[in-house]
Amino acid sequence: TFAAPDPGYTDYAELLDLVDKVVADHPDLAAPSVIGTSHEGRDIVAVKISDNAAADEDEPEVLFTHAQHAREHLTVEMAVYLMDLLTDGYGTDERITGLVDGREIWIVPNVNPDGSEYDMAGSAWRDWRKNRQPNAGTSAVGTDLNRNWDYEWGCCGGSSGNPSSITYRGPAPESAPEVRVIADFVRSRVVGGEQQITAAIDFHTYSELILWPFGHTYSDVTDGMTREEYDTHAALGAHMADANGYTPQQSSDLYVTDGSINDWLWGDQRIVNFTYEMYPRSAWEGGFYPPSSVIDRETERNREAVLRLLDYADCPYRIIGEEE
Ligand code: 0X9
Ligand code: CA
Ligand code: CA
Ligand code: ZN
Repeated sequence: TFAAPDPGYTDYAELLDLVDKVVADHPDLAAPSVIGTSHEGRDIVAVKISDNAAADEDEPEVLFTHAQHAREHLTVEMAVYLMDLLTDGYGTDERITGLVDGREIWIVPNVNPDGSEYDMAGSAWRDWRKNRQPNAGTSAVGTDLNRNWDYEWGCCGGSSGNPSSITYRGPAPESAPEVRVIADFVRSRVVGGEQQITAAIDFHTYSELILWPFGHTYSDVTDGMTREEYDTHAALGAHMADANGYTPQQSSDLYVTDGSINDWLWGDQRIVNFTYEMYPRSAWEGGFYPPSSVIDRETERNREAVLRLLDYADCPYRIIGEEE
């Protein structure tokens, strides 16, 4: 009942080629690294974009992650768009030049390459969400990466313990190699006792939302989230939503989740962070599989919103008038 995969979407081999091309065209601005491998052994790549990209400079770092969920292919296109925007815009667009000079931007264009490839490999889209890791004692495959993070994992009814579920949390936090790879990478950005990454966006589809932590509780202020911290997320979320027309809300207002990347990045690493749920707003506009003809419009739509996050990455708290 699903359509044939749309060749206008970037598959994994094409993505690696595009990364190579960005790096070849902009060797001072783009530095790739393989930060680990997926369950099936595919490289998980991070592309760093900054002036003097090969050097670790003392600049606020920002993380963009894409495609934790396999079928959310528009998010890979968002990564491609950002790599192009930030490199091609350097030296021509004053604002982008300033941000690339003043930030170290990490783009992980596909967190779940096994899942993406599986979703695209048949004669029809497979509607796949999880990774492709087998589970003991069952033929049911896969862990929901966005329920496998090590903060209040499985705490609150926001994930499933059943391997057949699309929200299966896995047998233990970070049991999915893809989650472990990203978490280890983020931990590796603690330098001199200080997490260098100040802000992050994890890209998903769909619903046109900007979501902030926590997801495991309906409370806004709670253990690990002060009023000022909550207000910072809410204000920055609203400021970005003003630019792209998405709806800003706390992630639990959508539904409760536990073990999400949002809760871990904030709760464990104190990184101000958001989930973008990209186009479309609804299932009848294409759900997870809008035609590739929307890619340019729907990635460019987030240009200003993403630049706003990069702007505030020097000190996200200044959006509520706080120094720290
Ligand atoms: O359920 C998810 O993981 C995300 N929605 S999706 O349709 N792309 O699967 C929402 C995650 C929002 N984040 C939190 N609730 N923490
Ligand atoms: Ca730099
Ligand atoms: Ca640095
Ligand atoms: Zn998702």
